[in-house]
Amino acid sequence: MAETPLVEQLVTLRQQALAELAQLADLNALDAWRIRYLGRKGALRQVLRDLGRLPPAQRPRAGQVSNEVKEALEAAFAARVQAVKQAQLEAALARERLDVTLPGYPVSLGRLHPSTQTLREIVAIFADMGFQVFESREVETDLYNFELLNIPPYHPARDMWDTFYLNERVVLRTHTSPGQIRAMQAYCPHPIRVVLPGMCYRYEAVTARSEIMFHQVEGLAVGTHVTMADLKGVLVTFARRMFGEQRRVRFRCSHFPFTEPSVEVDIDCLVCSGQGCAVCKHTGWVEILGAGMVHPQVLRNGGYDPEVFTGFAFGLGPERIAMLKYGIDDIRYFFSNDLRFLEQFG
Ligand code: 2NL
Repeated sequence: MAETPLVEQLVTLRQQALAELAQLADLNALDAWRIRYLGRKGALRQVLRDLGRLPPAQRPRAGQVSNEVKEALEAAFAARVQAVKQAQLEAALARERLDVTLPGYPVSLGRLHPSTQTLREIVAIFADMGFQVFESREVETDLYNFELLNIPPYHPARDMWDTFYLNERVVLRTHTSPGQIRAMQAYCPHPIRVVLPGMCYRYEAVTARSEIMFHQVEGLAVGTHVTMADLKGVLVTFARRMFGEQRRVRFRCSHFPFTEPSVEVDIDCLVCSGQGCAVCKHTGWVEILGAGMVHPQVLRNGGYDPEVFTGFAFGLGPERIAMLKYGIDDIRYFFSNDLRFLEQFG
């Protein structure tokens, strides 16, 4: 049976629209195609406008074909949009190709500075023995940094510390001891057992053994029955916890203005175990700290009556301790911020 002209028109429209659609690879062009063929003023609607004028006998066939054409165009359109989007996605993926099997960038982890690690290790050992941590200011007065520690103006002991003066009266602390005076004044008349960690400053030439800044950990115990035997017990315990339970410990007479009597504490050399080497300068011993019984005048300056109270004190340098423990031969490594050094710790 021959088709009516309108049906043939629909079939031609379908062929033409599908052929055009197959050429399109761009979403804007596809949208223009949709408006041109399927839009409210599109080609399909133009043809259907004539449907009402057909003889009634021809209308069902024409209606059926027009529905088929409309559905075919809509389905083809949807498929084409889908295909173009997929092609665009694949092109983007090809452009931004990632090799997920490549190794990642290493994440560099932070760590504590070796001075801080050693300082904390020292503080933890004394904390185990009942010492509280007391922290104090880095900017001090001449009074606290020197005078109350039995180092009066023009005393020759001041030659031991070349000081950063901020003005005639104010200094960067040259040791943590001024903080110990403050601790005594804060706690007097109660007995105290404190460790005071912190940074100290000295205005002197930087060499392999001396820096203008360095840490100190000082300890102080004041009470009514504190003796030199307590000092020895605490410091031998510290030396063995820090450097090994087999360590031999030696107390040598020394002198500090703020202690009487004063001692320096040595351990048998970690490198040669006392045989003699460059590190111990062939003595078999290395110095780890200084200490003594708190001078009566210093006790008085802290508020304690030296007829009733006695005390011991000690001071040590975390950088020096770390140098001995890890065989570091130059103190300047600690504050030169060279990662090749710092990354070896922790
Ligand atoms: C060293 C020696 C020392 C002290 C620090 C001290 C503090 C007060 C009273 C008495 Cl408030 N003494 N501190 C005592 C002896 C030695 O340090 O060579 N440190 C690195």
